[in-house]
Order: sequence, then structure tokens, then C-alpha cells
Amino acid sequence: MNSKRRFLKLSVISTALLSSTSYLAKAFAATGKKQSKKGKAIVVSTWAHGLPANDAAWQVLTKNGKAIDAVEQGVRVPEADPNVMTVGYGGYPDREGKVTLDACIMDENQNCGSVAFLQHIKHPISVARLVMDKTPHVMLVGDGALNFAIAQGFKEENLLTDKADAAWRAWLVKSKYEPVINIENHDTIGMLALDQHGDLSGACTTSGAAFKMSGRVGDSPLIGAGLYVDNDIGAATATGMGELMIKTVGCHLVVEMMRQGMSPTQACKAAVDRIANKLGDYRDFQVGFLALNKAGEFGSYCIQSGFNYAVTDKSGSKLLDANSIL
Ligand code: SD4
Repeated sequence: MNSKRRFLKLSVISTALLSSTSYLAKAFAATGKKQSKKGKAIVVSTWAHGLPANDAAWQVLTKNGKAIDAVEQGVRVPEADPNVMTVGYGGYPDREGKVTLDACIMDENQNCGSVAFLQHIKHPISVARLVMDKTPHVMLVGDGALNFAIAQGFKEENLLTDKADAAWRAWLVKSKYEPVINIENHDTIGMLALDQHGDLSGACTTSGAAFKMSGRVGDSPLIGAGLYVDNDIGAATATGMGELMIKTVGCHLVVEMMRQGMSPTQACKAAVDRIANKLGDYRDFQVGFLALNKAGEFGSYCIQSGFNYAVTDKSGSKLLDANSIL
């Protein structure tokens, strides 16, 4: 082959190669898929009580553990803490003085488990995990969830602490249901983790809105509303007035926005904007979304200022304020 022909052949091959790589890059961008950086572990969670929860999750991640185990271990910390009055043991009761808990968990294979209106069990997230691992179902509620938990060896406990009982009795005086924005600045815990294998998982657990109607279930145990994970794209969780997330299937929306190519922050803002555009009373409530993508990038957005979230990776832990639309 003379040098001119060789040059022509080479340039045809390289043009073909270049156009196929740019085609791949475009296709990749169009699906919003982010490549995971194997080895880059990170955990994010809602509110300041996320800091000790992240520490527990980080213990799992640094030992090369799975994201699903990290998020379960992480959120068990506020579930067991009576001073966190919006999650698990010590949570505010409903109007009847009963502590009723909601939780869900989702792994990298689209498996999920959930419990709602569960009473007397300190760790609803671990019951949700067993619904995922041991039953053909996604969600168990009320007595069914309780009976399943007992059959799995969970202990029935009184979850109403003296402090929560006193708060309920004080509320009974007026018995007026007016949800307070950023209630005491610590709320539902939603946690998202990326493990060293490059897999994503999430967990969300709460005692729900304080002094809610008996039987009320919020967004936190609802896959798509309070939590969603797509291991190709990213994960999202939410805190705040659950009815707004349910009406917009908020966390699924955040993940789908990331699939379209948005950053985690942009996707969270898009979901908050959707709420603001669709729901007339949004100004009266708080909603905060938190998202983590496959590359380990995270972001958040909320309606009212005051929502913060905890981030832990190999550089340490920090608490960050989310931007708000109001
Ligand atoms: C709920 N989203 O039950 C939960 C509660 C919460 O801030 O996060 N409050 O609606």
C-alpha cells in the first residue's frame, strides 16, 4: 500500500471511530446515565440527625459492604434515638396517642420493601428489609406488618416516650392540626448510599406527621414518592409534608429528571418546581428532596429555607444547607 492510500485508509478508520465514540457519548448523555466510579463510596441523608446515621452507614461502606446494608444500618441510628422525635422510638404519636411508623428500602436490583402504619416495633426499616428479602410482596401495613415482624423475631415495645406523650397531651388542649414547617428542624430520615462496587441503595423511615389522623400514611413508605433508586441513573429521597410528594410521585420524578441529563441539584429543583406549579398550597409546607447519582454527585432543593442534609465520604462528614425556591 502506498503512503497516500495508507493515509486515506487510516483517516477513514479514525473518522469512523470518532463518529462512533461521539454517537456513544450522545446516547449516553441522552439517557442521563452517569458512569459509576468504582471505589468512590458516599452516603447522604436528610437533616442533622443524618450525621450520626451516616457514620454508621460509612462503617459498612468502608469495609467494602453493600449500599443496601449501609442504608439499613444508618437509619437504625435515629430510629433507636428517643431524642429524634420524628423517627422510630420516641417519635410523636398520632391524634390518638399512638406511635405509628412508616419505612421503605430499595436496592440496586429494583428490589424494595416497605411497611406502613406499623406500631410497637422500634426498627421499621429492618422489617421493610425483610419484607423485601423474605416475601413475594413489596408492602405490608398495620397488623399484617406487625404480625410479620413478630414472626421474624422482632420484639414488641412501647415506643411512646414520656417526652412524646407530654407533647401529645399539650397538643390535645387545642387539638388543632396545623403542620409546622421544618418541625424542630429534625425530621424523617431519608438516606442514599453509593458503595465501592458502584451500586446505589436507599432507605427512608419516619413516625410521619406529628398528631396525624389515625391511619394516615405519608410518602416515606411509598416507593416513588419518598424514595426511589435506579442503579443505572441515581437515587432520591424526600422529607417534609408527604402529601405533596405523593401527589407528584416526587422521588421517581427526581430520578427521571436525572435520566434526562439533569444534575442531582437540577433534578431536585425540577421536582420542587413541579410541586409549586401544580399544588396551590405549597407555600404553607416544607418539602425537601435529596439526590445522589451514579457518579457519586449529590444535590438537594426545598420549598422553604431551613432544610439541611448530611454528606459523608472519605474526606469526612459535613452538613449542608439546601437551596430553596422561597
Ligand atoms: C410524612 N414525609 O409522613 C413524612 C414526614 C416528614 O418532615 O418528612 N416530615 O409526610
